Amino acid sequence: MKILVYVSILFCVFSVKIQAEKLNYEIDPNGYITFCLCMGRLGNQVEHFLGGLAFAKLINRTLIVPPWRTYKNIPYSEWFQIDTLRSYHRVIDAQDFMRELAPTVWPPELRIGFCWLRPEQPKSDCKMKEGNPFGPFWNELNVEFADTVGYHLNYDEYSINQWKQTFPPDRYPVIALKGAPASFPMDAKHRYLQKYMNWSDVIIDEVRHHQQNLFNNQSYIGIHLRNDVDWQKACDNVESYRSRSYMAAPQCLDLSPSPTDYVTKKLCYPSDGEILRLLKNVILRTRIHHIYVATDRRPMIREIEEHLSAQRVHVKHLDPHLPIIDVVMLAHANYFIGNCVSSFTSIVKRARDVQNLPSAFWGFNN
Ligand code: GFB
Repeated sequence: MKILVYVSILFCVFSVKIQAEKLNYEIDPNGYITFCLCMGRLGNQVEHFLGGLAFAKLINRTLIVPPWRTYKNIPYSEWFQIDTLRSYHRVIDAQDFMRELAPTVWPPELRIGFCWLRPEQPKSDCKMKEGNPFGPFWNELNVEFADTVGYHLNYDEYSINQWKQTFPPDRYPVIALKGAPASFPMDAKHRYLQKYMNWSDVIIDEVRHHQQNLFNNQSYIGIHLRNDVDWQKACDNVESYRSRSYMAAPQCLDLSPSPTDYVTKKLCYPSDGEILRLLKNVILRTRIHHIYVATDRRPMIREIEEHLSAQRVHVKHLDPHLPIIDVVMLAHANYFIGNCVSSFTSIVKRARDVQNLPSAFWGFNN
């Protein structure tokens, strides 16, 4: 008798669990959408991701959350929480979708790749997997495309009806786009979506450990020094472009009262003098003496210590194994100074804005 009771309890527990899992993976009759984050590195990818997330909601399809692309695919949930995205829109992790739903929802013959093409271009121009990172991205998700289609539609609210009429979910259960349905630099109206991108527990734990180790949990100023050679080249002739939207620059130029302001060399590749000047100013104002330096190349530790010796600053730099650790260290600083033109800075700036934390930019009238 006792055994029978145990067995039935076990049965109940398991069936509830199976129900819950089934609920998680309920098929969306409105269909799915996904895309490769195939442009640039982390900062570029996050800007594209936020635009794509907004478009998934606009078109009312579940977003199959793409992995980040480094030299390999990194599941979204390694660095961020999937669950917090759900407060904004329906999402499923790409790995979960491929494992649990693709065999029924997206059988091999319905795996169609979507490319933005000019009307005169043949659909054979749509090469979903040609080159890196396109090929490895889809291969690591085990996706082969049976066919491709070209589209010439925008990603705004005015085009949604056309998207729905041209690509109904019964014939196209998954819209798998070659690139993100988003602009770069990102649309300002989507910046607030950063609030749904919460860091994963693993990343937060590591950052807490560093904050304790480096600063004994005291306040610190985080600075981003984007100064590797690729950046130097990218900033070399920037003034001749007279552009307000060069790379991530709208994140600060949008705040500028003068519509004629454009990206200057000082904004893009600030001199050591400008970095030391602004940093000193912030230290005197905030009275914070711990400094965390995130950089892709030159941390300027000696220069900062010498210039600010009277302020007795402690300068720390980690060169972490994952760039996202630097992003989160900066996002959690008590004050942040970043590079307005860099989309690496832009992740930090948005994450801080949604928490009302103060930030400034090198070479900008903050
Ligand atoms: O993130 P991201 O798209 O920002 O690319 P930008 C810069 C990459 O450089 C980061 C490394 O993803 C990191 O891999 N990096 C930059 C850093 N700053 C740091 C840092 O402080 N700490 C660590 N750990 N790593 C664009 C690129 O970069 O710059 C484009 O996306 C192109 O592909 C352009 O190269 C010139 O917007 O700064």
